[in-house]
Amino acid sequence: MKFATKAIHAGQEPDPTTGAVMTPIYQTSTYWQRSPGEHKGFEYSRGTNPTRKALEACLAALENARYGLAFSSGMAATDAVMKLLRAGDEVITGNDLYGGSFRMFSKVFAHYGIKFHFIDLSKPENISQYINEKTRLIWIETPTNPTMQIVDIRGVAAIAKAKNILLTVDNTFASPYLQNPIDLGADIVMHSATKYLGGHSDVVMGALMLNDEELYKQLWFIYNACGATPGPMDSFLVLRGIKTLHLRMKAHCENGREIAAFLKAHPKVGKVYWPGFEDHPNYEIAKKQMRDFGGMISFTLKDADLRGTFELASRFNVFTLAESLGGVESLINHPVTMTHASIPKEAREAVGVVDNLLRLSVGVEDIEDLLADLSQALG
Ligand code: P1T
Repeated sequence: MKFATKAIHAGQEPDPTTGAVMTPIYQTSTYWQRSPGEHKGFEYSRGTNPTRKALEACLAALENARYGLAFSSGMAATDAVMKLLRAGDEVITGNDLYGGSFRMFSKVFAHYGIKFHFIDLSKPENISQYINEKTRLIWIETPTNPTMQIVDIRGVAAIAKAKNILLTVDNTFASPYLQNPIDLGADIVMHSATKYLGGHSDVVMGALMLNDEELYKQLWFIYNACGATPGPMDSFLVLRGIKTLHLRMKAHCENGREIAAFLKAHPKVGKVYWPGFEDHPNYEIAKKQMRDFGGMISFTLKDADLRGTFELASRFNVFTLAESLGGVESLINHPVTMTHASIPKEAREAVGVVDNLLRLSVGVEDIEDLLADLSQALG
């Protein structure tokens, strides 16, 4: 099946008891057993729920994976992958990551004896010097949050495979519409489904998609044993959101392209970070591994300090100043004080996360209104 058809139908059949076309919200914590162990495949909703099961099949289909697992947040999905590791293991990851991922790695799992290397992943060969016999996992984001670095998934996967190291790709910024890391050699794809998959800023959820059965069993064990699984209402909302993923992503990309060009030409704007620019350091890789360039754009303001940046960020009428991304509505975010506040100043400034950096999640409103709003705010 092609992407749009999978987005609308994968994992979903008319409800067997009523014929309902939309998968019902099975709002139940538990299921009847005729005698102990004799049931219809569902025992207790922490482990299995029919609404969530339909969603997980759909999520797997979107990433061309055999298995999908839904979690109660993107961080819960990340947490489950980290729980595959043991004290003494080492992880190689990027130097530009969502602030919450950095916080979990450095302030939670580092205390359990796991060592993290936060490195420049713009060239896959940079990884080799950090690999040793303890390296168990490579964790990449591409495009990265918030500076839109592009990591060559195929290149990193080749190195990981040769050394028998697991590769997880956080595909939140691209969404499965723009990029499918498993097809490029990744073992696990992670999503904050809160973002493009949900698409309407009304639900927090995470997801893992993968092919290997043994790995799936290990992750399912963690999912059920630790219990960070989403409820049926949230599962329904994401299942519903996904039905328009392809339509929304097209509009995000179209609006993103126009806004990136507008910002690049604006006299008050300094750097603009967007992978669709031909002078982006990894443009050729972005073009190869992504189908389009998305609606996430970051930019710096010329001649603005923290106060000036705050003032500008508060001046928007259509863009909403808020954390998160990937919804139909346009958002503006100040990474240093919002999404990336937990990253030490030196580490974030080294990759360009500076006081006058702003990040846009370009929504699907009319482009003329978005450009007019940016114009009036920039002055
Ligand atoms: O918020 P949650 O669903 O738990 O997902 C965490 C997460 C993981 N990975 C990436 C790349 C992310 O961007 C996020 C969440 N990010 C934001 C809330 C944000 O505004 O950047």
